[in-house]
Amino acid sequence: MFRWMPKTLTPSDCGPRLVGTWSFALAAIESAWSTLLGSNSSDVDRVAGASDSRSCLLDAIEAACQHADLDPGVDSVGLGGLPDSSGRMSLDGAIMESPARFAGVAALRRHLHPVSVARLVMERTEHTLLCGADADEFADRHASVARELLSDDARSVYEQWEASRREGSAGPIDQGKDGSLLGLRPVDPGLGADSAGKLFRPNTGREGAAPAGHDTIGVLGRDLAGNLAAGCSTSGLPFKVPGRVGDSPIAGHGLFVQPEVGSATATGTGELISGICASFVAVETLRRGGTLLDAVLEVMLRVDELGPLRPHHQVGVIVMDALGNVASGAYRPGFLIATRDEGGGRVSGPDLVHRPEDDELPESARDGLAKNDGHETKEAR
Ligand code: SD4
Repeated sequence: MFRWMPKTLTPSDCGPRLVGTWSFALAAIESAWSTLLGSNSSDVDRVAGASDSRSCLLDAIEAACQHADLDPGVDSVGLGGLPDSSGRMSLDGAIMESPARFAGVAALRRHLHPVSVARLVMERTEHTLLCGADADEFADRHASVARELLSDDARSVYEQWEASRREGSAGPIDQGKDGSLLGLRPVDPGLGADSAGKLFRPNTGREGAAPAGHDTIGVLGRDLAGNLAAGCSTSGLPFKVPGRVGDSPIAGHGLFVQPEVGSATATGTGELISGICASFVAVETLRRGGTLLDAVLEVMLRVDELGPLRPHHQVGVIVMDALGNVASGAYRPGFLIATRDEGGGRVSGPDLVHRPEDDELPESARDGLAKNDGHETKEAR
């Protein structure tokens, strides 16, 4: 069963555009908008070459992800993120322009901006993926500033979780085979809710609002010259087994870009997204002549093939074509996307919710979703 939302997608040139996963991405892409426009300056003195424009597009993607990294109110990315089961933070991220030009970093423990470190890897090495302590040391060598990543708030959530685990009363939380906490699925309370930015820690203590889950910011960008790029940054699965890496730093999994075809970014349960190479599948569907909605649906059908999902599972995907048209979808309710283009900034529900009947949302999320879903828009400024 799936349900199409009533939205017409007529291919047309959409101009410059940034889109991001979850409502908290709106502030991030707003902050990067002027950087993107800088890449489209008509200043005759400006080098008109595509490479200059591309570099500004990458600046915008990087700026948006950095903004989310720095926001302590976002509990799934950067400084607001939750640690692994040892109480230590580890961050993953990637940046991509094309199958020939991308890089990711996994399990950074000392550097706050995985997309920035990934960009260094992309621009200063011939490699495409660095991980762990060596990735942090690479960042040190390239003058990236190290810092403490675990916030006081996240430490306190971790201590509560650790105490519950010791008492065997971890609450309405799904326990992994190895004792790790798998968490409830991420639900976006929307910008209108008191708990805005908190996919996993809504402010109420109600069942379904347990401090567990995982998600990410994925950003797709297009400049006026038609260049595409993508980036994503995440603290991954809270209380994950140390060393666990999700989809976000891997090309084809958390993000994919095929110039002149399209781009995609995925969010949700990294293990599911990686298993089906979700972002690659989406863009490849476009490449083979499918529509944007075909691309979204193809991802959801592949998720179906993974077999029965667990309650905490979610997959969200955003797909952009070469003209900047966008479609998005989620396996279950609870996903929102943010858009910034010449028409302003807004948050909207996905075009497709594949399993709308899986609607056991935390009470705390219902109000915000009602305000933001159905393609109502919220101007950022
Ligand atoms: C992960 N998928 O580590 C990531 C987190 C996130 O999309 O939601 N990213 O599983």
